[in-house]
Amino acid sequence: MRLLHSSDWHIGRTFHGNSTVAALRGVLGELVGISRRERLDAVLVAGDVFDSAVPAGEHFDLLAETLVALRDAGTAVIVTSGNHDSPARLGFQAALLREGVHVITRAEQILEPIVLRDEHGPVAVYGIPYLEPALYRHRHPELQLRSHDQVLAHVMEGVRTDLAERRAVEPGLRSVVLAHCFAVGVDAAGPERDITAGGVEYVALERFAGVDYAALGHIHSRAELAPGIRYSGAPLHYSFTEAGKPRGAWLVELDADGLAAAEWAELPVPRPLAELTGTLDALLTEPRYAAHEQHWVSAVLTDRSRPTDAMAKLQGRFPHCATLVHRPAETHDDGASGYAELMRSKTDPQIVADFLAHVRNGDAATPDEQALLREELAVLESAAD
Ligand SMILES: [Mn+2]
Repeated sequence: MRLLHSSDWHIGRTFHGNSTVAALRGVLGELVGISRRERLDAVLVAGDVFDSAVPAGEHFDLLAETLVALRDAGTAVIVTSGNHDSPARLGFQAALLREGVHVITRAEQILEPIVLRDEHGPVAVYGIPYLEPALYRHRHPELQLRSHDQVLAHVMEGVRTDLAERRAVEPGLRSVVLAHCFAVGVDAAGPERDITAGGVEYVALERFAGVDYAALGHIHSRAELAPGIRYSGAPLHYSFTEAGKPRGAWLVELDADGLAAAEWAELPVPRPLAELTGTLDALLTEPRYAAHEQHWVSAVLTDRSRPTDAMAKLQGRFPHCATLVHRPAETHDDGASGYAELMRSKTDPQIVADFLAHVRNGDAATPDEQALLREELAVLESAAD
C-alpha cells in the first residue's frame, strides 16, 4: 500500500501581507500529480488544512478543488483538523463528501477507522483531530486529562484496544494514525519544564507505540522522530525561519508486515526565501545578490544609521522584499585596531560569551552556561591537540 503523508496546508495564510493562495494552488497541483504518477492508495493530511477558523470562500474553493482532483487521480483522501482549523467549518460537508474523501474533525470519529485494502489485506487508518484538552476533558470527567499529552495517551489507548479487537477477526490488520501535535522524545522523568510550539503542548513520542505509521502535523519542517513517526512539514514556506528547508511529503509504503519504506517526495518551491545581510548600498549594487532578485527577501541592514526609504529602494532591486530590519554592525571602541586583533585579545570562552550576550540582547551567559562552555571548549581544544 502506498500512502502520501502531508500536513499543514494552512490555506489562506498570508506571507508578510501577501496572499499565498496562488502559490499553494500550484504546489497542491504538483501533489495531485505525484498521487497520479505514484498510483497512491491514499493521501493523508494531518491537520491545519486552513490557516484560520473562519476561512474565506476562495480558501474553501482551493480545498474542494484539491480534494476533487485527488479523487479523480484515483486516490482516497483522509483529512483531519489541526489547532488552526474550526472542526465545524472544516467538517460541515463531511457527510456530503464523495466516496473516498474522509474529513475527520470530531472525537467520536476516531474509533471509526477508514479501512483501506491491498493485496496483503486491510489497513486501519485512524484520524485523530486536534483535541483541545480544555474541551476534550469534559467527555471523561473521571480521568485526569489536563494536558495534550494526557489526552493523546488516552486516545491512543483506545486506538490500541480497537486494533486488538479488530485483529481478533483480521489477524494481519496493519495500522496508521494521523495526529496534529508537538511530539518530542522525553525520558521517563519528562521534560523539566512545559514545552509548547505554536501554543500546543508537547506529546511524548511513546504515545504512538503500537501502530505501523504515525503521520504527524503541526511542525512546519519535515522530521523523522522514528522510522514510523514523522512530520511532513508544510507544502509551502510560511516563514523566513523555514528558509532553505525542503518542501514535500512522505511517500509511505506498507507491506504485509507493516512499514516497508518512507521516501521523501520533493515539492517545488515557487519562490525561495533569502535573508540578505549588508549595507543598503551593498545589497543594491553587489552582483552576488543578483540570484535573489526574484526571491522573497528578508533584508538585514548593517549601516551605522538607518538609511531613508530603504524598503522602497530595496524593492527596486528585489520586488519581493518582504521584511527589513536595521541591525548596525557592532562598533568597537576599545582601542584594538582591527577585528582580528580584537579577537586575539580575547580568550575563546570570552568570545563565545560575548557572542551569546550579543544575540540575546545583552543577556550574559549564566554561571551554568559558562561552566558548560568551558567544558566544551576544553574538549575541542584537547581534540585539536
Ligand atoms: Mn498546528
